[in-house]
Amino acid sequence: MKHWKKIIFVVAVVAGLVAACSGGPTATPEGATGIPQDAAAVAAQRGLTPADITAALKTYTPSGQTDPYIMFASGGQGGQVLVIGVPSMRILRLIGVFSPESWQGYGYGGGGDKVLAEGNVKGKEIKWGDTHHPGLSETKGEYDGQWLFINDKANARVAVIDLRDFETKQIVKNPNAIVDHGGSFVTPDTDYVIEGPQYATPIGWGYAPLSEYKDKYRGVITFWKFDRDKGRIDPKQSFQIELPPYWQDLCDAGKGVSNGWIFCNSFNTEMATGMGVDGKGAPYEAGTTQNDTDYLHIINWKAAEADFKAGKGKDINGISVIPLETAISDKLLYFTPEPKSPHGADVTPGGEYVVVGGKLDPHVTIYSFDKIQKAIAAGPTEKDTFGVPVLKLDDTKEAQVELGLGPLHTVFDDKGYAYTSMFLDSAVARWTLGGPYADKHPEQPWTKVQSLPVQYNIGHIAAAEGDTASPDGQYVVALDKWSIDRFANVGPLMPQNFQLVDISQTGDKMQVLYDMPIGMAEPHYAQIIKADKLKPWQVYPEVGWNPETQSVDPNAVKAGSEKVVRNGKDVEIWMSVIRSHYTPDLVELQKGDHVVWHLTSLERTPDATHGFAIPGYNINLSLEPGESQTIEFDADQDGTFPFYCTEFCSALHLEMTGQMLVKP
Ligand code: RUQ
Ligand code: CUA
Repeated sequence: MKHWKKIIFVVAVVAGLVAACSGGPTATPEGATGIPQDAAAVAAQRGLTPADITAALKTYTPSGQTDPYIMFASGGQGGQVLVIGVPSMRILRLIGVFSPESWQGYGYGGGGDKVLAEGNVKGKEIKWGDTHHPGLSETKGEYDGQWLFINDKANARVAVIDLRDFETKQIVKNPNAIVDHGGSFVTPDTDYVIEGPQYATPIGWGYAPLSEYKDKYRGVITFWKFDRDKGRIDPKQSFQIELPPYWQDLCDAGKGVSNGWIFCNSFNTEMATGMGVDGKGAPYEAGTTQNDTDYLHIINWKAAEADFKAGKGKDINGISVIPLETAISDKLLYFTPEPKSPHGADVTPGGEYVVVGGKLDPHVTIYSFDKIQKAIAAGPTEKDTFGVPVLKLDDTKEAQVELGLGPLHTVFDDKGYAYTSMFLDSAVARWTLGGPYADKHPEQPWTKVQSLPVQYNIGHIAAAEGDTASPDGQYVVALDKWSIDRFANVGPLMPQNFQLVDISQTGDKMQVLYDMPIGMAEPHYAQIIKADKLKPWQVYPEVGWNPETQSVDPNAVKAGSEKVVRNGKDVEIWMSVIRSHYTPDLVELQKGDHVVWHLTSLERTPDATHGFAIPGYNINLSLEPGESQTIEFDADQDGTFPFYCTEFCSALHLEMTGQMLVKP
């Protein structure tokens, strides 16, 4: 259909549906149990209101059409990343990151095992992660669609995902932190991936009793250097800064005018240590919320980088740590008060302001980077307990906007609005930015415009291109923590609810369009990128591709060169894989053999994926077209083991099998 014809058609359908819903005539007769075939009758039968119909038309994505945006959401305590189309809210992919995923052959014998093993903690295999904040790589403050980083709060690790094949390539374990939280966020050109801390512990894993909390416990923020050419974090070029044992929380990198700085909110400046063994202390939730203010951490990372390069850091567990005294004396670190149990620190698109929510404060507080710089230049007159200079709130604050209960995180659009998740209110608050953003919207600057109810208890909020220097507008997604009654009952462990919100109109016209249940774990944050910025491969570039090195593997198998070579107890196998055959299809082993098995998919057809499962040996691979993988194991069980393909790849998929015979 031509474009204009399409528009007329849509308008006609909507007009018809609206008439139907407001009691107009329904056109098509329907059977008692059947689905009516006329749009108006469908709407009538399903009880859809005109608003429902408009919402449906904004999200419905016909078969075969793709989404203009892709959302990368953390998979929470499932340890993965979810890839979701927006506005259809269809799950497109799950990326195994910190947890093995058998269906994608991640952690079951193939290349992913190595990546997962990098995440071992002091030699101990950790089989899960608590992914919080995905961070897309940026060039000049814009998502560039090349890399995705994500942190594991539970074990203080950061992973690197290559967006050419959407696979995890690296996990780095923070050598000096037990847990983390305020990561991963990138600096505007992805020089560094930031991993902020959370619960303070002695730096470098040492033991110290809680009575020595103030002296021995510390926060540590990590600047992981990202090497784009290698596609890896380079721990040798990375550094850390020692911080007071407040609980640093969310961080964001400055950009534009504030490039070179980062900002982290914090809580527990009370340094509460809980009720203790005698139960006489204040419980954590009370102890950490006594103060009226905590500290926004203002960190000059470019100056810190210069200190690191000048060798001013101390080596602790193989990474350079800039001591707190140096951070103070070299003017790397400043504080300014932030009201009542702060959470979230979000930098505006141009870098002019930092927005901080207060979990127990009805306002968001907006800090001006310009004022912060002036206050620093004027020379701060106050210090915290550790000697960190404290800038007065009145000197750094640009505005406070009263939004309601439980403001947490803030994202931005192209119309000079900010959107804050209201945890206690279960709402998305839209409010106006001032300064250079003031003439983009019709309202007064720094005022609330709308509070849109969502269901329920929203944590993070994500906006289209929201963390870039030029957000798109159109959509935000509310990442609701609770769903209660929004979906059919599936037992007491309920899904999370992602609610898609249309923010394309100015004023108080935000509208919830769609509820998307997330029936696995609790995603925390998400980022939404324009789909056309992603350029993933459909098939690996060449046959024999090793996804770890992103090049052809020296052990790649060509058709006709398949073989089995025995050398004493060492057996090496070169196997090719193509619809619908493994060559060779018989492998004979002796119990006790050490086996190195190379497999190469010769496929060039998109989506012609083969699996490779060996029963009883905990092995399952996913071989995407062109992919080469190597597995290594001891044949420690004798018997007959039919190996087979786990992806339904062709009419003769069930015949895609072979035998591994292990003689006793
Ligand atoms: S947190 S609900 Cu891990 Cu990002 Cu704020
Ligand atoms: Cu190959 Cu099924």
